[in-house]
Amino acid sequence: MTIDLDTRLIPADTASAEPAGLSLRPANDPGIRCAGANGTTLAIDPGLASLDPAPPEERWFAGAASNAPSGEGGLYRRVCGDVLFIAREGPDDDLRERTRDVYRDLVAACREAGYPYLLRMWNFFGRIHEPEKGLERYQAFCTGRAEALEALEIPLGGMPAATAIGSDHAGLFVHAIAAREPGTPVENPRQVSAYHYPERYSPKSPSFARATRIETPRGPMLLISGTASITGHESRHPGDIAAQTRETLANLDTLHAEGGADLPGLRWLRVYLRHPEHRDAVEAILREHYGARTPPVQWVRGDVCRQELLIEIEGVHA
Ligand code: 3EB
Repeated sequence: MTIDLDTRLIPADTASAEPAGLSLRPANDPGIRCAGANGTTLAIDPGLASLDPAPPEERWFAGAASNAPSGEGGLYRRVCGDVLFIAREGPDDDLRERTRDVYRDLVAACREAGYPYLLRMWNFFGRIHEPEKGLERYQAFCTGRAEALEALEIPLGGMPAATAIGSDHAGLFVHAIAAREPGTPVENPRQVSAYHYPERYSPKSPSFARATRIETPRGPMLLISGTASITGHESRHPGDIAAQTRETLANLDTLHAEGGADLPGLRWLRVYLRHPEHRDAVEAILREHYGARTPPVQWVRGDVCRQELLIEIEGVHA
């Protein structure tokens, strides 16, 4: 069994007639829209500031569409063959409760549509380091997410790959790719699984896998979670952007190896930087590391969940 899913980073202003199922472009006009020919693409601008004046667009393609996106109750859905693209925008006050509700509604909609397996999820919200009811807001988010997934009886071995980043915009944006059959979660031997982090990071640990492997009709694909300068469960190289970038790349290489020797190279990366002025230094390290194989990159400003972490990178092997 395969899952027909593909993705590309398309340079700005490139005409592409291909119907995408989901598109993400940081264009500083936050919201979820139905775009493309016949409104068939879920177009997401999750409130992240781009570091490029004309950022490339991340597109996800899947099999033939069986419905147009609908946005009832703030929940946008688009069924495309083997996958369901689903996205939700809502308020991000009372983040623990909001997250719990969003996850409950989102998973219920996936199950109802016949796509119960979460392959990949993205979470963006404002003021990630601010306190809320005795927790840091990232911890409130983790707690609400874990409460929902526990209540939905999704086991730790069935966690999706994920990203959770603080944006400069108010509002909770959650989007996901779900399937009719499960992917294979991949963990990183250099890191403790996030769902086993000690309690000091959050009363309920972050619910995500380090990566998800799927088999597509074109070969294997690895969806890599947001990855940072963490080994074991501890942040490494506080304050040192160059060393954090190299540690993050070592984690990405390890996930590539763990995912299987048959995986192709990187299709694209997205880099989240706490400080935009670090871009040139990080770009030079990426070039040095990947050389001629440096993939296209989408650069955005974002707050990584721990204050001392300056960079997070996610990507796709396909
Ligand atoms: C980490 O490895 C860094 O809470 O969904 C990366 C990816 C991180 C996803 C999440 C958090 C999440 O713990 C932070």
